[in-house]
Amino acid sequence: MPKYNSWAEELRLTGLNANPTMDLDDDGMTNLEEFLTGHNPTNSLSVFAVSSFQTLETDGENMVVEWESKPDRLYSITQSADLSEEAPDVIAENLEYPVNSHTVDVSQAESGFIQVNVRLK
Ligand SMILES: [Ca+2]
Repeated sequence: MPKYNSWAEELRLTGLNANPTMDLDDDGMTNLEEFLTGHNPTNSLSVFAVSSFQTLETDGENMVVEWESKPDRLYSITQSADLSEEAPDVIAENLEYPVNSHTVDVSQAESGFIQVNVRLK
């Protein structure tokens, strides 16, 4: 992982603290997850998360999901009835910074899950 290694070097992570499985700031994200999502492994307030999920008041059939978008990442939105579905429906993909929200049609769903996924560009 040459990109990970140079990222860890830039942050002066050494020894065990540079291990991709280490959660240095104890925020629930491993160093590798912090790297992939563009967050800071030494700041527990820097985490990848959905920042807002609200129903549009105008119709009640659409919800807006928001997250903190980072450069050089691609985001996708998936929808599924439960989290064990192996192939959730992809409802948006290749969303790039500065896009940080997506409107999801929930009119056909009684219940379910929306996920925001991230990968390096
Ligand atoms: Ca962090």
